[in-house]
Amino acid sequence: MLDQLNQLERDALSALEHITTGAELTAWQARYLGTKRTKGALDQALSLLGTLSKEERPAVGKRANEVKQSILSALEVKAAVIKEAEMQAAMKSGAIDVTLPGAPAMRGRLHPSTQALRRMIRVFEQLGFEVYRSPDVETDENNFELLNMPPEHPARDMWDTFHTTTPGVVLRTHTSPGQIRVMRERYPEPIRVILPGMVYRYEQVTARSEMQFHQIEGLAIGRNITLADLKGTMAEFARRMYGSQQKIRFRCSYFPFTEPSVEVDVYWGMETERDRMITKGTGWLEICGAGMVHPRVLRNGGYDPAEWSGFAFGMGVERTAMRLYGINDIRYFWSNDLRFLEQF
Ligand code: FA5
Repeated sequence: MLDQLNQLERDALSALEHITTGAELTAWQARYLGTKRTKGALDQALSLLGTLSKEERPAVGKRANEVKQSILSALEVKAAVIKEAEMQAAMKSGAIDVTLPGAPAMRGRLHPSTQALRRMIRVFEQLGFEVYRSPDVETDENNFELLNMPPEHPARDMWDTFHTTTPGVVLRTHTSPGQIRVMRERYPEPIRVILPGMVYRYEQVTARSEMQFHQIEGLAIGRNITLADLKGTMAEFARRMYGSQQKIRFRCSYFPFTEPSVEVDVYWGMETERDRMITKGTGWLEICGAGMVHPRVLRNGGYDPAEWSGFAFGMGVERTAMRLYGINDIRYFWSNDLRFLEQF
């Protein structure tokens, strides 16, 4: 029996030496070590162990294990050699086609707010407005005081403010403080700028109101600017943005920094309960506050109201986008729901 095992080892190892392919190796493995379903030569030899005497069995069993280990380790070495050789051959024969196009990478896209913002900016640029940047973190002075709202002025309550730990410094509640910055920088030039950016309000979040959103401020200062210019600009903006079918309206309003003041609404409709909520039961969605720049604000910017006049507006970007894309809840913008974002 020991001789038989030794012979089996010799045969297996010498047969292994001549093997050069994976298929040959599989056949060799089946022959000597067996498969899941069939027995190999070693198993057959081991099955004879039971026929041996008690004295012979330990030595033969030990030798049988040694033979198995020696065959297995030789197999491992050979398998590695064949794998490497086959890979080299595949590379040589061009099995990897380096000219095939790669797997496409997932592409990001612009957030719907950014898309709307850029579209709106383009329209205003066509109307002759230039983009002016002003900071998100503002002084109380620019955000309120120089816009005709001294400390304790009741109109400050129109904007629930995020204060910073630095006294007198706030997150801007609207883009209007940028008006002061442009005027002070550009005086005595006429002005026609827009100031796009994020604004922040400590406000109840609802289907129509968020606590952070974009606005586009507009400011036009000249010698003869009238309310008709403001109205024409708003109407032309709406026509270019939504098409001539879109109904808009101007409503009298109040802002401390404009006189007279108006608000601009776009027609939304009122068929569902949600329409009623979004439009506060009117069927119209407010997108913009505006008016003629208050003489005191002109003066704070360095422009003499006896010689200069101007209009200003502050347009909500997400509100404008809601109408444009038919989004009936402003909370979608920042909820990071891919089902929403991927539609844009
Ligand atoms: C203002 O912020 C003024 N600064 C606008 C202005 C500028 C008036 C220049 C006169 C001259 P108001 O708070 O109404 O006004 O906001 C302007 C627009 O921002 C609104 O018409 C609306 O479109 C949008 N808006 C206001 N509050 C929210 C909110 N919580 N969530 C989303 N959009 C809002």
